[in-house]
Amino acid sequence: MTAGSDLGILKEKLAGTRSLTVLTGAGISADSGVPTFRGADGLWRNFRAEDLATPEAFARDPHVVWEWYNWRRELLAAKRPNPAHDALVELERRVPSFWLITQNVDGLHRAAGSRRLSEIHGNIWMVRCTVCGTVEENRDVPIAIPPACGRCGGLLRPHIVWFGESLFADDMARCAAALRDCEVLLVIGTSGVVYPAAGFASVAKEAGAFVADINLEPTPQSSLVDLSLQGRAKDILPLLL
Ligand code: BV8
Ligand code: ZN
Repeated sequence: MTAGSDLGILKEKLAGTRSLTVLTGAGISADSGVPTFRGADGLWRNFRAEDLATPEAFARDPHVVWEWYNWRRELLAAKRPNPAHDALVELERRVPSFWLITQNVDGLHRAAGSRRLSEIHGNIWMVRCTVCGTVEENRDVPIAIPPACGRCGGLLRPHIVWFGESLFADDMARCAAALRDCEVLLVIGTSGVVYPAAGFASVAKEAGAFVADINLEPTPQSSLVDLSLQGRAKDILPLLL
């Protein structure tokens, strides 16, 4: 676990700040038992992302892509938010201007009670029609393959941003403002290799924010942050309140 003095510094920063932006990745859900993407047991170790999380893969074989998402939905259905998710709900309550940016598609921040958030890579419990564009919640486990749109009968896809796809424009505008205007940016449990999120720490830093990260290990962004806390998100975040 990390040095006590650094914890104290960040705790003080958070207590005094009027605007806080938080960026999370798979590491915050690891403490709920959700596999990360690039760790030892990461999802991308056993499956090739380019085979499954791309529009080309879905066009080639929607059945295989949906089977992979069904497997993940089944795995996620039993998972619950952990003390790290809960701590962010409390920070949202305390800090006047708060925005949470998550790369996670698992929906655990929402389940914990976070409301001021952008799920920039989408949400695994939402589906989108490939024909009419309707977006709706679908919590079926498993989902019937191939899933059909209730409105037009078109093929449904996960409402998730795949590699090579643009992020949702509304989210990007909201996140750009949150990164530009925050006094403190907290980066939690992300390997910092997937863009555009991988660039968010430097955007906030250049705009004058104090940037801190919480991770089990250093990341490509660690050298630019003001303070790094090493350890599990679920152990560290509750100590910052
Ligand atoms: C875009 C959704 C414009 C699927 C995901 C070259 C070729 C092609 C494309 C590119 C290229 N170079 C750059 C790109 C762009 C590409 C990209 O960045 N690629 C990278 C990989 C090189 N990005 C895009 O394509 C994005 N779109 O840029 O649009 C555009 C348009 C057209 C053409 C070009 C550009 C879209 C990105 C969409 C990403 N979607 N998946 C699904 O989930 O089903 S990415 C996937 O990675 C997940 O969503 C995940 O959220 C995301 C990030 O991963 P992390 O969350 O960081 O997880 P990871 O496992 O890596 O790390 C976990 C961390 O936690 C570790 O550091 C670990 O130490 C730590 N940790 C573990 N346990 C704990 C912990 N920390 C604290 N406590 C613990 N207990
Ligand atoms: Zn439709």
